[in-house]
Amino acid sequence: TRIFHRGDYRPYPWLVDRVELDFHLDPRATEVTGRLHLRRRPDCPGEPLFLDGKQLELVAIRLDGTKLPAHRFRHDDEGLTIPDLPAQCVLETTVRIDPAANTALEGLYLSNGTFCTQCEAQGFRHITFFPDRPDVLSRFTTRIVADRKQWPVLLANGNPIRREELADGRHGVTWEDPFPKPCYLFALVAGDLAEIGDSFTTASGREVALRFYVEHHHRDKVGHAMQALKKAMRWDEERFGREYDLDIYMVVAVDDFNMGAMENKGLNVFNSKYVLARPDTATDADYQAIEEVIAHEYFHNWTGNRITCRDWFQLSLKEGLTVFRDQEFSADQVHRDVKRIEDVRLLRNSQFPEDAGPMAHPVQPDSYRQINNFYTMTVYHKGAEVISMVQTLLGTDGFRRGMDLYFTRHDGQAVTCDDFLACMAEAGGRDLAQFGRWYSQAGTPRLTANGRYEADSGRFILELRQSCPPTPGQPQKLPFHLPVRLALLDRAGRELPLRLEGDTAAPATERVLELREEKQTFVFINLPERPVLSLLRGFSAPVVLDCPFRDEDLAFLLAHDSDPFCRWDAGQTLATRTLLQLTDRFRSGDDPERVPLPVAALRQALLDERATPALRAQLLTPPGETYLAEQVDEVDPGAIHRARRFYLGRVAGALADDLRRLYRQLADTAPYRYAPEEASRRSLRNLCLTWLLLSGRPECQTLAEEQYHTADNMTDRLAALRALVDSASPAADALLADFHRRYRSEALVVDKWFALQAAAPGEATLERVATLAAHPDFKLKNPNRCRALFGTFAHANQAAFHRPDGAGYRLVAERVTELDRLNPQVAARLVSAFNRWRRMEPMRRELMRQQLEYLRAGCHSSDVLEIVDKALA
Ligand code: BAL
Ligand code: ZN
Repeated sequence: TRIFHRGDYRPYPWLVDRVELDFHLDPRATEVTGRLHLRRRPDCPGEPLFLDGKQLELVAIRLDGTKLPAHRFRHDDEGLTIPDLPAQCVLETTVRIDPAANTALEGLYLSNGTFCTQCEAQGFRHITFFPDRPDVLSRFTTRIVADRKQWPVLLANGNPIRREELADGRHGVTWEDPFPKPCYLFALVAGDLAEIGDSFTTASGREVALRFYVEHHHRDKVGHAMQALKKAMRWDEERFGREYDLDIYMVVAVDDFNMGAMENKGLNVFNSKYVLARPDTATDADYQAIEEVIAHEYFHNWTGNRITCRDWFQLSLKEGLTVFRDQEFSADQVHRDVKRIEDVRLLRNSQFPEDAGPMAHPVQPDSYRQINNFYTMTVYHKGAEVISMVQTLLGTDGFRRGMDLYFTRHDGQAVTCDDFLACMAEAGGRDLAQFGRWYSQAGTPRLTANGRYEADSGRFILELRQSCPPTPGQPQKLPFHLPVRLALLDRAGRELPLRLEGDTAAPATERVLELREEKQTFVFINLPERPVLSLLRGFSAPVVLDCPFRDEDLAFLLAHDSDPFCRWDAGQTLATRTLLQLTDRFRSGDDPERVPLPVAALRQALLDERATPALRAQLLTPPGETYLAEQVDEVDPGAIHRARRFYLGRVAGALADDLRRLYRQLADTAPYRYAPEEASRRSLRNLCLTWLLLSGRPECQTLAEEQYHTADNMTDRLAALRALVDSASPAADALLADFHRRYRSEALVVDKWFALQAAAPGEATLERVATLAAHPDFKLKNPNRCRALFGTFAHANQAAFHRPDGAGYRLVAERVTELDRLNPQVAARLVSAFNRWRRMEPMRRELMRQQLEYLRAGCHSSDVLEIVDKALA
């Protein structure tokens, strides 16, 4: 297949000022007529017109109203080529498509009988002939005709301008979007859906109608998403001065969706997972995720839609920036410190391994075979970290000025990451040329810090070094421009005044050092005693920190650091050291009992009344198995799993009395309500319950059973069930059956039921997953269900997936092959579970390699092949 390169960008030779679309909807044979008002760019004479189009049956083609004879155009697998066109013309094509057969879920498809679309990145070419690239902006008018009874609600982007009652029980609605947009932002929905309405008055006093569309039985699950939308709209006005620009904002929830949601102009289409919530069906984490994703898609209206990407290599222009914006928004809604920790956990667990593996790519990738494979943690989340560093370097005010300039200068354009950075540099008065390497160099930099205290001179000498490992295609890296936020603490945990040698300004107690060379030394003066270094506060740069902290310094930081991230990170480092020692013992068969556990430090954190319960839960939770796997040279997932279980069991055992007391103290009799303080309390209480069960005390199981039966909400019920399943309680099976009986009609809860079982520790999980795949509720074609069972098994159950007999690999590889024919995007995500095969111990490495070879021979989609080929390269 073809490889696309960033350097090959050429402007499109034509302008498509307007496009009129006409849909006659039918599940098996939808007819789409597209009328393109074309104008040749004056600087591109003579170039033929090429329109993308895939799997389209061409029914008719007319140029300026006259049928175009066959010899005037060429139609192949990729699209339509028409030479010799006048400089200005109207081209009209009619095509027939089969939405019911569309299992890839890109373009126009059906979800539970509702027609819906997904066009990003390149779905529009499955709907009609068009230049399917983000830098071609057009004004869209969309007429939809369908049977009135089956599809009473007909939606597209913009404002409705005409309704028609037609013969044979059909009706039609025409929508007009006044804003020019690329076709990836096109959307159409037709269904029998409930409408839930509200309104929002913008800062300038305009009234915006807000409308959610869901299946009728979900109409009581929209309230939270609606409130989240209103909060996001207000927040963007206050924080960034951005108002909504149309009179209607619509959100549709569908069950079958490849991504989380999609920011189509004025008509977001959402995975129902990120809309629907009721206390008895959604957990606190779901509520929080809904708020985040609703905000994310809303924020795209400015960062993505009003200003879009020139080409798909610039994807992070909108995604990194919008993730940054939704993270800031969420931090303002929940506990900022815990939100930061959650974001860093995600980055370390998922983005760092990506950056260290065969799919490593810069935030602005150099090439791709299938763009769908580049909706990655790197583009999204490392991209957001890059934006966050810009804010750190420019300060909040400078950053806001940069955003204002970006919006003013580029509104209505399709631009590049360089354009964004140029606005930031200009408005912030900073040279960001070197900083640009964060966009062009892949890999996670390593920051090595060494501090030395000189008692006689009262100086603390901090040496910082940076390096970045080679990544595919990039053997050597240049130094990054790296903001390092830090403080020095005294023995009571107080921040000391920071005066650098030669400094004249009044000393602050926290500052941002800028590391730009491979090695730099910073000398702090006037320090009467040896300080403790609080480094990389707030995780000021997405790097691996390598600092030879003594264990007692880590325990001190865990107890006292005034920066919650550094507190947490000290605990993570301490736990990691212990867990790696334990892993060695389990691998070599040595006695794990001799490894000392940081019980005292953890007890102090658990009982620290000054910290929020949610922060305490974070301080206690050790790094996950995938993170630990990244810390060793040769991975034995079984040993890592046993080490982590041993650690949790022993620590929990030592803390059992405290855990039991806290569990009781944190109880609450008021009815469930989603609110940050409440969610915070529940997170610690459920950690206590989970740990009590891990401590192996049988009497604790009744606590969990009681909680399961009496809970008035999904958070507590699911936590109790998970604790029982994870600790292999004899009560688990009966409660799993009960759970399924209660919630069988709630698809999102059934997903939880599948995921919970796929994540269960133990070798028997593989057989259970194989059995569940034959369950009547299992649907391979539904991405959520598929991810719940196989995604969880392959990505979140290291011990079971990496079973030493290779059965986990075979199970997943077979499903990838099957899925490849149905939905390549979902298949490609699943196959990436094999990416880290080279790091495995020799036996598993060979078993994984065999499955990759088998997949390479048996798979067809460019999505899967790109991942497999890179893994094997
Ligand atoms: N643009 C694809 C979905 C999202 O990132 O919002
Ligand atoms: Zn996005």
